Amino acid sequence: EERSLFSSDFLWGSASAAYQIEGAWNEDGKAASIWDEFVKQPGATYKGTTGNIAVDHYHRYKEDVKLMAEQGLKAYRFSISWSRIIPNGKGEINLEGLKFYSDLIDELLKYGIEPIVTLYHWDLPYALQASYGGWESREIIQDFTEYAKVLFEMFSDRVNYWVSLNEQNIFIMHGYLFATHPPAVKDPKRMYEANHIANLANASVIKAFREGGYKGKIGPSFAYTPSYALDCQPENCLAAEQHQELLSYFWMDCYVRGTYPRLAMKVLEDKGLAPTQLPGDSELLKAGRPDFMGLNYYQTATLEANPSDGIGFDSKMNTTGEKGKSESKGLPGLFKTAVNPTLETTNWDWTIDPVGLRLALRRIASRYDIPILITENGLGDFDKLEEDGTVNDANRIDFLEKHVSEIGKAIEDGVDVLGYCTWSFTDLLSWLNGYQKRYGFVYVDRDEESEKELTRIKKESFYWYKDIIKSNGLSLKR
Ligand code: GCO
Repeated sequence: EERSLFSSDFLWGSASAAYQIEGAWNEDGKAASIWDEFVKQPGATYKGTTGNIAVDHYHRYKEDVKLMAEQGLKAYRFSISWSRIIPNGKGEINLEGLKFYSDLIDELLKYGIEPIVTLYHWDLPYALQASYGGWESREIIQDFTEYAKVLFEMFSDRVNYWVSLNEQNIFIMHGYLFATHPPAVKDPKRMYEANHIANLANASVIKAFREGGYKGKIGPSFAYTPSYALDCQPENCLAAEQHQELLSYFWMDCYVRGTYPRLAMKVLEDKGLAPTQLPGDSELLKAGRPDFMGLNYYQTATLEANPSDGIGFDSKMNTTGEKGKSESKGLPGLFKTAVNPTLETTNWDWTIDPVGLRLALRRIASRYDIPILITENGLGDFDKLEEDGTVNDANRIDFLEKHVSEIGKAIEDGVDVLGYCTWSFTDLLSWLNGYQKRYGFVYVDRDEESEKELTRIKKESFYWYKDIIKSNGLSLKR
């Protein structure tokens, strides 16, 4: 009899984030987050789309959880909106906000679905931005820790998996360097300062989790884009390594080892960008070692040498969904991104690279020797609802099938993988691409032009994943 590569308690899951699905942005005592304010600015998001209603999960969570149960999901990753729990970011607790998430957790447990709770998925209470500049102030370390402790106290009887910060590298770079996320700053010095404070806040929350003696596991989710050299020219190989140091190990080393990688820090020091480190910082970072690395994997990057002068990163964001307007990222003197001639790309120009997932898992396991929870992976696409009411997302099935198969190989390689959450369960709001970029197993009948019924429709991929879960991966074709 064929044996599965996946353990019997492997967490076959799917994921979402509060702002991208909930809606009800000002209901039941919730105050505004930085995203609620940001989307009001003309031109900030695709066609001015907002998450005010999103896919109305706040009112339809029972229907959504029922669909998860029908699919057989073992785990569901969602995020808690800080400004529902503590509307002003610090101070008074909003019981109605707590009740919503408590009910959601109970609903999941009713069907045997393991909740994986993200503490922070980018929707900072606006009050903290307005009063002290959010992630740029060390005050946030304590406020984030107090908020997390409320959640640990309330939910750790029922929650075994916690994600501390989601994609710190993304919200910090987009918020303080590319100016595409709030607070829309373009300043590398401020970026590295804010990032250091976010590292401390992350460590502080993990430390509080340990000190509180809560059961369960906690770790950050990192958006890891492994690097390749464009070719075997030594200069390009060096560029790929420098990219890896500055854009990946720079974060992951801090999480796991509690130190910044020496070579990346030297680059920042030379450019006058190194963050201010105070006495005690290093001890705090070391006290925040996670139980697992959360991995959000979408694509790989290909690099070549970038001999030109200059100090800053450069990025052109693709927010239009049109092909050929992709992101170009570089650090003059070190590296710039190149097109990988061996890989196809999505409609948003992200490389499609299943082997890259195995590589990502191996690199993390090899450098850090830590279990890995894949907290996101998926394909953003223009899905089409057919006249007969079906959605044939064959591209997504192909994408996910190949990625799951590479996870199996990584497990055979010896990597400790706790679980796999696809992004996403239902279609949801893409921060910068509106509702046209769909990721879900469940289609939500909604677009920018009209407020439709927000009807849920199971895509073909819904049934594909159902089989994968049921067979514990044995129904994989490759
Ligand atoms: C998008 C992105 C997001 C992210 C997720 C990161 O299109 O907006 O893909 O959906 O993947 O929020 O954690």
